Amino acid sequence: MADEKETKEELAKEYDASQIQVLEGLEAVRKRPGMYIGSTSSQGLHHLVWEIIDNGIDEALAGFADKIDVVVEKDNSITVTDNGRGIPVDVQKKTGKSALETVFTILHAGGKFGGGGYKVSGGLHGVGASVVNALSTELDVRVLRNGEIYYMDFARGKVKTEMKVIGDTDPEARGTIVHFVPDPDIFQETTEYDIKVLRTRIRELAFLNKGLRITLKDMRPEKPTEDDFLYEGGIKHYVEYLNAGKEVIFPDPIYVEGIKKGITVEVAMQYTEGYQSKLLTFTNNIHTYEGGTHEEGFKRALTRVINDYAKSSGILKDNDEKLSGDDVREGLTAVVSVKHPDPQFEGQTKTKLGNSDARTAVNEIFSEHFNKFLMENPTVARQVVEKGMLASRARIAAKRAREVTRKKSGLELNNLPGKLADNTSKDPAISELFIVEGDSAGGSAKSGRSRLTQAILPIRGKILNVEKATLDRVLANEEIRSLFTALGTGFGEEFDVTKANYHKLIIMTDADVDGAHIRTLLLTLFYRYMRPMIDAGFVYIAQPPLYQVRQGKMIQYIDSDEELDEVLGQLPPSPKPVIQRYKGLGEMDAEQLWDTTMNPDNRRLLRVSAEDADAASADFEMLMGDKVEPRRKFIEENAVYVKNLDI
Ligand code: TTJ
Repeated sequence: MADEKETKEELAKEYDASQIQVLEGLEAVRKRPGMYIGSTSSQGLHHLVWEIIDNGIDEALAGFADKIDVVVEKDNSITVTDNGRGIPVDVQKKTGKSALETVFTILHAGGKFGGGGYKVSGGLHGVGASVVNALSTELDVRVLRNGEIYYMDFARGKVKTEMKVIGDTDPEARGTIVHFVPDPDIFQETTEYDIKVLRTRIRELAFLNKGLRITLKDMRPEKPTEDDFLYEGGIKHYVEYLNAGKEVIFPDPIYVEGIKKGITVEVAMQYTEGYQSKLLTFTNNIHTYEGGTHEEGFKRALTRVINDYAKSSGILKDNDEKLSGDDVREGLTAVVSVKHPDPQFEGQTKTKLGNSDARTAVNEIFSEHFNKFLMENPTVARQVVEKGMLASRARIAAKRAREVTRKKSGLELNNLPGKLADNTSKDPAISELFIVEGDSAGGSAKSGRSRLTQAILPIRGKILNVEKATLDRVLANEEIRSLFTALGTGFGEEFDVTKANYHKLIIMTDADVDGAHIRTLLLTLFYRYMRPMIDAGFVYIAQPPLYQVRQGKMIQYIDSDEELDEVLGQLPPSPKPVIQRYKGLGEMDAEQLWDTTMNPDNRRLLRVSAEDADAASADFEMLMGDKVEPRRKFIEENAVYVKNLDI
């Protein structure tokens, strides 16, 4: 039944044509790498690893693999191994190529070989192994299948060694080993892998895929490190991990799993004694930062089920106000993970799920299980409802307080706090607000500043720890009120970053432990109540120096003891240099403060970024939360943490 077309000549022509396509395809990837991996920064570099790991995870989700090993080699190349079926090596008649070659050379050829199962990756992920190949100076792959070891390698996407058998192996042995060297011509910023970034995401992948074991080895340090992640409980353990160090109202997180219309739904949740809520949602292992339908389904179900239970059990009386979504989420830590065969990603960063069937699936599956859980656990159920009612009362009280204070001396523009030394420009784009620790530093800052662009708000002592305070207490706090008033953004639901009077909010605290503590408290406040300011890139940390070295007319400012040694070592022996150590900002006069910390021409500001804020938030909770022991341990282990906060 030979197809007429399938003469040798025709085949050869087709082969040539497909060859040309391949080269053009991968050339396009090298020309515009950003289109395929987001960027060529460190983030893009790490993206290569996610692309390759995704393939192993797909094989695991299909039920054929349960282990993935990731190794960062000494030269910053990466090896990923799985124990799946191995990429098929048979040659397809039509192309004359093996599936293996196709996977690494044809753009968008994902793991859909042999049908069945689906690729879970979506969004930027899952663009495929061929993209990684195109962006690597070298990529070699070994497949263990049929008792043989198949080998093939490539250079910048082009076949270097055709597929061949290089040895045999135990017929039971199966798997795929991919090794690649990122191309420094593409990743010009850096080709160095950050083990922390790899570890965090790999841990997350292990949480999201229960029973899958993922190991991570870093061969670069003198003493290589190894992590081994395996969570039989999946996202239930994720919630435990997120709540580590916090007091919880029931010990075992609730875990729900189900499938509806081909959509797999998992939800894990647990209430803490705190007031903040943390809800992480994922679709096909991708963190959907912007939420979407699965998140909506969960929130609706949670609010409805708790209200229904509260009413039918008589805890909520007929004339009590219904609990709002915010009320029932106070203190909640939850992870929602769905696996969807055809996810539609929307939103600014394509991290918002759009499929409405996911809303229904999550809503129905979660409602049913959660309702049953409340029925079977009346003590916990009562605690959950009462927690929500407390939140509801605090919310209503806060609203009243806000209405009253707004009338009196509310958070209004024309009612600036007395301590604020405002700048003269009304243009937010050039206006900076320095939040300064202590009245004496505040005084120096006021006289030293550039009046046109720089406003000074001194704060005294430790500000309120918002991690441990209810909304009404936060709102009643003098320091916090003056900050919001000066900022002009409004508060809570009314917060509007476009109304900010300053596009730089600069924290200026001492370079000592107390200063670090105050900085952490302020960052916690911003993270919880001014998050859009962080997202907009408006929050900064000033860096006052530790020493001043003077020799004759030469003045130099120094940040660390090491730098001091270095500078002193390089100075000529006479005249004798004069070293001043600043114990605090208050010791600097106005001119020094301007020169070292405030002058835009030579100051160094650290910008607080959203991703870092997210990571730092976990640390804040550790530092600010209820439990003392983990905090002590954390501080011991991270004595220099705040100085090194990656911002
Ligand atoms: C597809 O269906 C037939 C049997 O083989 C299936 C497959 O593609 N398996 C597979 C691919 N397992 N592992 C991979 C793989 C693993 C890594 C680490 C990297 C890549 C590109 C693929």
